[in-house]
Amino acid sequence: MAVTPTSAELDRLRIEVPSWAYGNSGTRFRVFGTPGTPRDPFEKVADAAQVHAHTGLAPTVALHIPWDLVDDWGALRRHAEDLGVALGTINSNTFQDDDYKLGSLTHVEPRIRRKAIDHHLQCIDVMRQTGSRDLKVWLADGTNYPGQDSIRERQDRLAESLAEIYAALDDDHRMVLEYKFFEPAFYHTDIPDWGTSYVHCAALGEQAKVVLDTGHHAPGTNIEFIVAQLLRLGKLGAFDFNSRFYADDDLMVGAADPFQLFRIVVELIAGGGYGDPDVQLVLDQCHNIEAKVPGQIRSVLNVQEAVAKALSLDTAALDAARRAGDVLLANEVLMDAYATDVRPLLAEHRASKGLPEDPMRAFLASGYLERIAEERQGGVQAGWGA
Ligand code: LRH
Ligand code: MN
Ligand code: MN
Repeated sequence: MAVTPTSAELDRLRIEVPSWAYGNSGTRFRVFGTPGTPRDPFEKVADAAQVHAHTGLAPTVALHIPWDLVDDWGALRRHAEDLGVALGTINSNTFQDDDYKLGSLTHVEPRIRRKAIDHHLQCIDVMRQTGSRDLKVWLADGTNYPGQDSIRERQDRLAESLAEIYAALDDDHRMVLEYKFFEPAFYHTDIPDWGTSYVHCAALGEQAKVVLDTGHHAPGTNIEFIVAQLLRLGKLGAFDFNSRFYADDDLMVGAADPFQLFRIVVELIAGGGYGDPDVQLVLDQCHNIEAKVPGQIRSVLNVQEAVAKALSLDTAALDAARRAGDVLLANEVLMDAYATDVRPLLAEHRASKGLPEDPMRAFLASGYLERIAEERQGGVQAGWGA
């Protein structure tokens, strides 16, 4: 009992890939080098363009400031466009500067808050040059020990800082505010959950929305519930997709729990968020041990598979079972969709678009990895973990 997704439905999928996925990254213990690692943002964008060229699913690239700072944004923008992609979300970064040890937008000292706000104003300026719509804010702010600082005053300072940044946005810009319940702070985090992000976004206004990173919840959290709720409220701005076994593992999407990914997509579709440009699907993952571009291709394809399975859901049958109070049948209908092997359908769909039926094999056979390993010496790491 499953339905077949139409080509038009499958075509609505767009996934943004992160520039930082292509740099070397690692754990707290070691950063591993990979042959062919990009040496600058231009090469990161070139790698990202490979994902789009082979999958047709990833037309934009998210940038992180200052990791991706360049002198000439117009040149980076044109470079992206020449390669068939566009620059996407601009991520601010207030987590790698000694000044921010005790906080950034929440810091007790006005001078540090000023510096953190100014960084965001610079990011907005970058957005004007890159043509980006979204400013993504994730804060490492929080405390490690009870009593270290006033939880409440930090919320007030956060609200004030965010309001100043929000006021600087252009009309066609958005601020998307990410939450995370732990790390690097371990006693309290200033934006730990969707509720806190929602409270700030609601106070800011229409252009502020919540970002849901799938690795940022306590184990056992029902993430699809959060998706349903935020869509209901019109406040789900973006996803950061990755997968995790333990904490913020940033593994390939759908690797740890493809069923959870499917359930999330089911709610995304049910709530009208699928194919809606206001609900941006972004990957946020870093590969430690696997090759970068194929790792991203795997993630993008796993999202596509989850979407195709979720589109296979017989919603009429599900609705009827629910109305009849038939618990077992409702669950069976859902599981039928999940159990559907969508791979042949997706291969056919790709072929109809002139894309490789098997993007992973096509990429590996293209010689790109060998070429960049030869051409690029001394690549840069993603930004942390040195
Ligand atoms: C924080 C986070 C956030 C950052 C990214 C690099 O854990 O998810 O989105 O910008 O990692
Ligand atoms: Mn994230
Ligand atoms: Mn994260």
